[in-house]
Amino acid sequence: MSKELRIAMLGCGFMGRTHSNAWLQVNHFFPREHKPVLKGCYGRQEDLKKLKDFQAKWGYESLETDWRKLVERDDIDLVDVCTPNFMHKDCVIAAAEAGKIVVCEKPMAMNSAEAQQMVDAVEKAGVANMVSFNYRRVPAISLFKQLVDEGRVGRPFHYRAVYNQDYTIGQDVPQGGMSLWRLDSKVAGSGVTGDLLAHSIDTAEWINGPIKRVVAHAETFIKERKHADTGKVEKVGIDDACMFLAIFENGSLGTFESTRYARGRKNYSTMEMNGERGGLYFDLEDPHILQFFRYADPETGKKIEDHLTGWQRIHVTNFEHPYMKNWWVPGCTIGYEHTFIHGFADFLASLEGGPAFQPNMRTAMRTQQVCERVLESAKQGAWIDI
Ligand code: SOE
Repeated sequence: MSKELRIAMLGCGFMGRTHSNAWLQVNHFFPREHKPVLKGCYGRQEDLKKLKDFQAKWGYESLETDWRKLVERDDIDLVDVCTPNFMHKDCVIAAAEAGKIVVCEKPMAMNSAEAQQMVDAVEKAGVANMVSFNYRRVPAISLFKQLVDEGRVGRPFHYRAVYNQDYTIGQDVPQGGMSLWRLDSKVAGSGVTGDLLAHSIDTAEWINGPIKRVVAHAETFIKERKHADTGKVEKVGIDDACMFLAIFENGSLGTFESTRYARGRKNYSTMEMNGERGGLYFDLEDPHILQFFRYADPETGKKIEDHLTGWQRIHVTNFEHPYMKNWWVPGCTIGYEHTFIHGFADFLASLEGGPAFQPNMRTAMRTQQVCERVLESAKQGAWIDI
């Protein structure tokens, strides 16, 4: 049985593109009953040229410069929120109140008070909802989690996550405007904590369970920047870099580091886990490889013979690996855009009686809370309980 799923896309930037591509592709590779139809897209009146270009490129049937109008239209089933962060709350709440299915890009909100209002709205309306933390669905990261769940790492001692970029180094980079709104705290909420560490925290808690306590330090290296909208030099309110120590409820110790000042690092996200029976390591700049060190057999607990131990590079492209049987043939790699397709494939499956989708808004609110506690700890310079 096939069913049209009429999509309203709010936002026509980077994430609007990744999501539009995923809606168009999902049924080519993951056949589902729901067939997405790109019904309408929203962008600001002042970005009309860009919006028209976006509409034509992705094949949206219509466009609106008033997002409320689009959200409330009768010919829309699902609202996909890919606007800058400060709009997420109002868009999600309006969509829920209009009875639409809701998808929202990360970070879900500017702060956890907003996140709570969004959770209340979707739960009160009883609408299906998801937050797009796409990296959970990199096949090698899904395999990382699978191997942990299978007991192959054993008792965990350490978890180490890094997420570094370099595009804001330089006094001349403005804050605000079309592509640099992530530098404006009034639009983004926070800097690397909400933008990058939110990804690391979502994956870390998915793999390890909850973080119990954190202590953090955050830095703003360039204190004033010209604002693209006003042309005036204004105080910078975001964190350029943030690092924190964490203690997980399972007793493992975590370290997290994130910056936009790591020259040469473009989208460098790594995670490593060290346990009693083995270790795992992943690097997003080498996304189809999962490194695995096997010290002991998970079933017998028996130590692997010493002359056979060493870090194994698993090329995560076999049919047996997460998501890969739906793509090409073993050895052929996939990339960044596919992680969004996997998200929608799982979300549509959940609408059709499959496993409940994660992370939904309630789970993503938890990530928002951890981010907030991290920034609070950085302000106080003290350990804080989550
Ligand atoms: C920031 O540069 C950014 O685009 C994030 O907002 C995304 O979430 C991340 O996946 C890539 O980097």
